[in-house]
Formats: sequence, C-alpha cells, structure tokens
Amino acid sequence: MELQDAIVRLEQSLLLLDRTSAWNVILDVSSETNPFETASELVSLTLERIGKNWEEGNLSLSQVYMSGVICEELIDLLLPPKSPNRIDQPKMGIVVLEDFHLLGKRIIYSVLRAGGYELEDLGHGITVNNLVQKVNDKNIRILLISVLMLPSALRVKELKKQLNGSAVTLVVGGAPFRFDPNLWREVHADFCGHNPSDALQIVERLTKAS
Ligand code: B12
Repeated sequence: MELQDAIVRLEQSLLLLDRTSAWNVILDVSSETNPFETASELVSLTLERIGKNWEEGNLSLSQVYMSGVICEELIDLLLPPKSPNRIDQPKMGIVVLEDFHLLGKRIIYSVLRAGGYELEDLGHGITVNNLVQKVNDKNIRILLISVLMLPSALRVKELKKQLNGSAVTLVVGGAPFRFDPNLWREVHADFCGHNPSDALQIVERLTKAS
C-alpha cells in the first residue's frame, strides 16, 4: 500500500475511533521491509496531519487526543522485543522535556532497546532544574530529548547552559526541530535526529567514539 493512501485510511479510522480498522492499516504497512520503522513513520505522519487539521479549526482537541490514545495502544502492540544483551556504557537517558507529548519518546526508547542499547527512561513533563539534577545523580553521559512544543525546544538552551562543565552529549528530536532545521544548533544541542533510524545511527556513533 502507498504511504499516502495508508495515511488517509489511518486518519479516517482514528477519527471514527475505529481501533480495529486502524490496527489493520498499521499491519498492512508493517509488512514492508522494515516493519516497525515504517509503521512509526505512518503513525507520525498521520498524527501530524490530524494536528494540522486541528490547527486549522477542522477538528476538536478531543479528536486529536483520542487519536493519540489509540496510536499509543497500537504502537505498544507493535513494539519490537528488547534485545537480551544490551550496551550500557556510556550511561544514556531519554526524556520529554517540559511537555506531555509522549509517543515519540516511547518509540525512540523501544527502538534503541531493541537495537541493543540500555537507556534509562527519565520521564516526561520534567523541568530543566529537575532534569539537571537527575542527569547528575544518575551520571548520564548521553541525553536524548524529545519535545513537541516550541517553548520546550527552546528550553534546551537553558539545559545546556546548566549542564555546562559536565560532559553530557545532548541529542534532540521532535516536531519543532523538523519544522525549523536550524533550531537544534540555535539551542546548542549536539545532535538532532528526525526518526528512529537517526536515533540509532547517532547513538551508535557516540557509543563507538567513547
Ligand atoms: C497527539 C498530539 C497531542 C496529544 C498528545 C498525546 C500523547 N500522550 O502524547 C494531546 C491531545 C494530549 C496534545 C496536547 C497538546 N498539544 Co499536541 N499534538 C499532537 C500531534 C497531533 C501529534 C504528536 C505525536 O504524538 N506524533 C507522533 C509521534 C510518534 O511523532 P513525534 O513525537 O514527532 O516523534 C517522531 C519524531 O519526531 C522523532 N523523535 C521524537 N522525539 C525524538 C527524540 C530524539 C532524540 C530523536 C533522535 C528523534 C525523535 O521520532 C519519532 C518517531 O518517528 C502534534 C502534531 C505534530 N505535528 O506533531 C500536536 C502538537 C505537537 N500539539 C500542539 C499543541 C499546541 C498542543 C496543546 C498545547 C494543545 C492545547 N491547546 O491544549 C496541548 C499541550 C500538551 C502539553 N503541555 O504537552 C502543537 C505544538 C505547537 C508548537 N510548535 O509548540 C502541535 C505541533 C500541533 C500543531 N500543529 O499546532 N497533543
């Protein structure tokens, strides 16, 4: 099935709150070569489209909310199993800074664990001050940050400033960094990725370099 057709079908199913039909679209698409990646791209692009429609006043926030809830359930069903032997050095963590959009973090976390990396889930809705505390307490060396709100993305700059002196590599991702390709540099992040395979590649490079 063409990705564009799948997006339209998934969007319709979500707006009708039809889980079974949404699951079938995801299953059809995940029969491709790289099943989980293809399905998470489909979910990401469909939710982006739903978000755009909401922004333009064509949908209500409750429709966006329920679409997110259904996608969370379906992504959970599809998540790849974790690899038994995981690389746990240098210490890695993942967080949603300040906001409450959880799906991207959930996907990146699972893909990295399935790819053989150990990483700590540091939570969501966390403020810069609390995050700095956690990173220092847990001796995190690679910090993956997922954000979907622009104000949260801008907080990365403050985080970098507060972490100054400790050798923590910041890897960012999420919608604001896709909308503005220079934003990650402006907030002084070290790396930026747009999807699970970027996350895997960046982490592979960083763990090999250490
Ligand atoms: C679903 C959704 C919600 C759901 C969230 C449900 C949940 N539990 O997560 C609900 C309804 C709760 C919600 C609420 C709100 N939302 Co909202 N939401 C969305 C929507 C439609 C989809 C987000 C999503 O889940 N995408 C699917 C995931 C899988 O994609 P992703 O996060 O982008 O992740 C992928 C990549 O980015 C990447 N990635 C992600 N993180 C990382 C990290 C690293 C390190 C790497 C390498 C890669 C990576 O990999 C992932 C997999 O491919 C977006 C639209 C959009 N364009 O993104 C708006 C959007 C993010 N929301 C928005 C807004 C404004 C809000 C609200 C303020 C609305 C309101 N008025 O109350 C609230 C705020 C909540 C809060 N404080 O956090 C705006 C943000 C605008 C901005 N630029 O600041 C958006 C962009 C909609 C819009 N077009 O205006 N939202």
